[in-house]
Amino acid sequence: MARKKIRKLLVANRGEIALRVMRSAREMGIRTVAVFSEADRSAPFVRFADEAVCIGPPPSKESYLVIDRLVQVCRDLDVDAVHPGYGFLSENGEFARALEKAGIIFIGPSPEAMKVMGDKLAAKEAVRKFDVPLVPGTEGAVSGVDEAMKVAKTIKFPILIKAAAGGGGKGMRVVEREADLKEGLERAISEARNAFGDGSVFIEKYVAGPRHIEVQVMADAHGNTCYLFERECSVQRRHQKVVEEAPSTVLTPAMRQRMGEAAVNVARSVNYVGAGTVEFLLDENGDFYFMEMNTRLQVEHPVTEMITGLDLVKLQVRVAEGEKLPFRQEDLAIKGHAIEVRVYAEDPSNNFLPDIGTLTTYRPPQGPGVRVDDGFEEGMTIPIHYDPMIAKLIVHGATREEAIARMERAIDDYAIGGVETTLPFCRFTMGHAAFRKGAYDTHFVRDHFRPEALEGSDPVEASAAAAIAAGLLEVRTTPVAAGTQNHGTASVWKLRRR
Ligand code: MV4
Repeated sequence: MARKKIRKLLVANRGEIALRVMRSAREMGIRTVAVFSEADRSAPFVRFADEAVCIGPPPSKESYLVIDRLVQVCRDLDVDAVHPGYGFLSENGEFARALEKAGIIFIGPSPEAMKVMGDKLAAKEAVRKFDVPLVPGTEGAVSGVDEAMKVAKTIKFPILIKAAAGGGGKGMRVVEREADLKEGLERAISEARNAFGDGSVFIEKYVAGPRHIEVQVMADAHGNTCYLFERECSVQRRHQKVVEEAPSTVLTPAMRQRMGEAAVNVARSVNYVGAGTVEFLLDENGDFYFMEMNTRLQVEHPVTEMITGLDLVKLQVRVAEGEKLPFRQEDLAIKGHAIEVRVYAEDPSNNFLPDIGTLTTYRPPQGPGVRVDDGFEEGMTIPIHYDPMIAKLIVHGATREEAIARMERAIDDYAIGGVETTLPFCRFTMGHAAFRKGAYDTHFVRDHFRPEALEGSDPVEASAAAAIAAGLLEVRTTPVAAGTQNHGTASVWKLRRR
């Protein structure tokens, strides 16, 4: 493995993750280059960078996803390495290869490892010889109804049909009984063909009410691979994670070790280098099964940083330079408890409808154990072209109880006006008995959340209402037009409070 010091890093991403990556680079004495679309010209990540280049109009396909343009910027500015963040080109083997050809380091695994893990069937095939538990099911793609029926009868209904080219919840179909298998299979194949251009599907036993537990791994190019423990991400909505925590409340030390070692084996099966995440499903019996591996730094990586005290971006940079991991497995330990909530510009009382607009008020919480990774500031408009995530709010505490109390305090202290956000939903989750007990699975939102639960729960409005009742605050009586309430006008109280 060639060793090469990285002096200049281009971040092929935007928003909070671009800023987060550049902060670590700056601390390492590495010069930073931002690339941005016309929609992001005034974003904090652009200002933070040592150099910044506009790479095109707002749509990602014409800017953040244009490989040739990015490689050209690297050449023009004499860039040594590229960090892809998450989303966009982060798991694109073609991008990694184009950089490699230009003599530029891609901060991530090899294009080959990305390719195998990007194909769910190839991934299962790769890990099969590496002592990794898999859900019972077909070994490869299903050839037809006869084979499907034979397998389904062996593993027993309900079964799940998954598209090989799917992932992250896309291209899945549950079949409850024998009579529905033929039609279910035909539909799954045709949907997969339409959605991914590849009709390959496979069958697994359907695990009901699983928990989503993922293990962070870190590997260097010298054969050292460690697990940095797990993150529990079961609070999701339509495969979008909303709350993540580490460690999981349900793993015993023995299970944690078994899952961690299985994750390391997954990484070894593709000679993985860099930071990666191995997703498992955990069933009610405490059995776990490999689902997929994400070959990027994940959105929720900060919870792992909080409980390990490590900086994952710095580690990524070091191993990309060819250095050895600065620790062995036995040096790692979990310290305290961390929780992250994702703050999306979505209205949880209105079916999580995206609520774009301008951040008329934006004051993130502060204080002990609170970290906010965001990419916006007050007065900015949330661009419609990208993911509607405003920020990640992360807290760390000595215990889970302290972390929850800290998260409640931080959410109550977060002032966002001008758009509706998922914060009230996150506050609801923190207060819910099932969450507090740690007794939740991937059906938490479906089983426990009703939008009515949020009514009157906005802490900012509630305290403003209390102030009004106490005669401390004047109420403006101008009527607010119906339908405009989500866009600034509803925030009159919020604005007045601060
Ligand atoms: C499953 C499953 C039940 N049984 N596989 C969804 C995303 C992808 N990573 C795997 N997924 C699932 N695979 C079997 N055999 C249930 C899910 C699943 C899920 C997994 C993790 C987190 C949330 C989920 C929500 C619905 C379904």
